[in-house]
Amino acid sequence: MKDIIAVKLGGSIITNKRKPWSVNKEVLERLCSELAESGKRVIVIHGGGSFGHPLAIKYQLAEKIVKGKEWSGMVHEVRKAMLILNDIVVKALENAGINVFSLQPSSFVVMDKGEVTYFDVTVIKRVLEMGLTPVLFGDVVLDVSYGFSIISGDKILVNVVRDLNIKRAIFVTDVDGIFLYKEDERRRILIDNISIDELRDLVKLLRQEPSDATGGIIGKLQSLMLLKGTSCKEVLIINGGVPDLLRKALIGESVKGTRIII
Ligand code: IP8
Repeated sequence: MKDIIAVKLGGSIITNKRKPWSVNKEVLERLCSELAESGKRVIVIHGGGSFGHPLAIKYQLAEKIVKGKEWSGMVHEVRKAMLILNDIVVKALENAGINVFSLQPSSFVVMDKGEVTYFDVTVIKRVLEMGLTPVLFGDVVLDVSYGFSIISGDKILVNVVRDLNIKRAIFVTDVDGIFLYKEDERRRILIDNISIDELRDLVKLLRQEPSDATGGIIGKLQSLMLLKGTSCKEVLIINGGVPDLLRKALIGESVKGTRIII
């Protein structure tokens, strides 16, 4: 699986997070074309954006409290929202000429207290062997302590990368990368290269209210820490709003963004 690249299409770039149920159609279609044009084999994972997050917050699914069977209706609503978005992403990928096979993570993932305890990549492997592109997405999964937990697309990516010995991952977001705020100069600078150890120290300093059900940028960076010691060599965070950046990143050209060296 060494030549496969894991790509997370962030909910912030493929949907309009300020408006529930809205897709950034043009951007999504362009990103899918760039995936196709790169000629690279990829695993696509997408986030929840304005589909999964508003409902997950409404039903307090991000809160670590025990939820009984009576919650299944609410859980179903959030999962249904993710399936609707997944259908839109799958169609855009197919229209770009990519042969995809979509898999719902709740059928192969179990968590305990919000941490992954079971993640079965058997079917993902089989899909890749058949020459198809697996498409996965953030979901609500069974949690042995809480009843249900949300698994973010970021956590899915990290588990897929680790279990399939993938070397590169790209996060397509709505920002240029990770910024450092220089208080004395009153400006922010883009971190272009950072090691995973430096990143760990940085995450400790960051303080930000979670902007969504899965912890926003801090949640993303914390998930990335799990890649230390795995086959993964680099993770790129790039801005999907900039045309052709994803294609260039996929073929290994140097692009604007944050490169995390694992
Ligand atoms: O946008 C969240 O996935 P993410 C999935 O990758 C749900 O954090 C169900 C809100």
